[in-house]
Amino acid sequence: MESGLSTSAWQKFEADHHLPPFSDYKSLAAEGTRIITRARGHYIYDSEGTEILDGMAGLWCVNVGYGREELVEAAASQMRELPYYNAFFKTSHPAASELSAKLASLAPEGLNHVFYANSGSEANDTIIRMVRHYWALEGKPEKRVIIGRDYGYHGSTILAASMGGMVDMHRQAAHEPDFAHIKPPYGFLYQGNQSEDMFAATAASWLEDKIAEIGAENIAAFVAEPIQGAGGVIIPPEGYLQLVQAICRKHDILFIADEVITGFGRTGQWFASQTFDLQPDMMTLAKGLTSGYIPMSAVMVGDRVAKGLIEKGGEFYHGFTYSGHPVAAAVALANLKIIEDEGLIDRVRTQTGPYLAQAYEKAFADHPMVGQVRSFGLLAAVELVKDKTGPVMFEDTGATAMKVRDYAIAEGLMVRAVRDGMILSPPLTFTPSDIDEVVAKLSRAIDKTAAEIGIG
Ligand code: PXG
Repeated sequence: MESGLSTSAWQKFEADHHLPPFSDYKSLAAEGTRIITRARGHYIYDSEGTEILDGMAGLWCVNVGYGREELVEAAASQMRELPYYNAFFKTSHPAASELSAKLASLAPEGLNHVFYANSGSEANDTIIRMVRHYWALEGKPEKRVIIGRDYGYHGSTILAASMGGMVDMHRQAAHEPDFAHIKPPYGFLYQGNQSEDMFAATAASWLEDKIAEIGAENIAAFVAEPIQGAGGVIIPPEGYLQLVQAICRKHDILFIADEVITGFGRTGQWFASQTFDLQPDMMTLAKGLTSGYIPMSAVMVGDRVAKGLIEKGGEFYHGFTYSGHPVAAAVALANLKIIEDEGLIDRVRTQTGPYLAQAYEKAFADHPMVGQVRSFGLLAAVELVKDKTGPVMFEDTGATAMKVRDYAIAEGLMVRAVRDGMILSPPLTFTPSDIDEVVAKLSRAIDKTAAEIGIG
């Protein structure tokens, strides 16, 4: 869109009229907003012409990179043919039908039905509604509690935020009753000197303890991001996810995998549930479903729940005007075709994932300000610490990572800061040379910060 306005004009509109998500409006207005005007491939460009390598794939979503004409074309031709129709009253359309069959073919065994929404939050709200409806149909309406994990992120509607474990969100009136949380399998904080196996068992026992406290007869479901994204790329110890899944089965609690970030190739399989050999009862999808080109989310519903809903019948009083929107569905189909045709998932598993792991380890593991480096597929985190021995964390949590982030952007690299972790989640089209560029820019940003605060 060429409006011809200047950076300062847009910044004034921002300060005067726009309340963007997750922002401190006072400090943002003082600092000024960066205006992103266009994007191509792996780079975004701001209104001053600055070129920035996008190490976050937008917000963990632009899996196929920017500038994909196939997606533009899919949207335009669907808009010409059928820009909108709903699926509320015994109608549907080819795009939603074909996408449903396609998703069922890609998803783990036993997840054969799809319910559509427009964001990850709405998809998780849908799951909460659907599991409670399911248990009511099964004659167990008291099974209502959903167990999530601290630092879990499942979205920002009141129910999705309640399901998540972000205390700042809970404090702002987003913690409904009937939600509980356990500690996550966050080795950097909680493993101590336990072996990986032992830590997996310890972290799984936190779920057993919580179930004992609440009573399985009151619990509808346990929800987990296979790798926690917004919580700081928390990668569980090997075996943990199998253990928690088994605990859910033992207590007849539904197991939900929120794959909003891990879905569509990021861990080197279509879904992390396949990477970790899980058979969730339900799966949340969004982001990479359309590579963020247009909003769409989906709930994959497993056979147990689908059979219950279908056989017992009775209306499910839930849905959105744009559930299964034809344009979004057409874009999703074209996006999945790109991922398939270009072999992006194999590339993550066999080439860029291992390359990223090695490059990060080599560049950052020995740095005096780095306490841990971890990655899985194309997800990575570098934990910054005040002192490696210990490690000793910074007292003012987040301040150092924010400095690194600002230096990184000045170097031409977009990364995310979570507490004092530097997070990477790039497009799946990234090449080894893009990863080299990330490492070079992030190294300079970490070095400059360390020099500024006198570490090393
Ligand atoms: N589940 C997961 C695992 C997510 O990462 C959502 C659900 C909610 O999706 P919507 O589309 O409602 O935003 C997400 C979203 C961050 C950040 O700061 C992460 C997300 C959203 C906004 C910011 O890293 N993830």
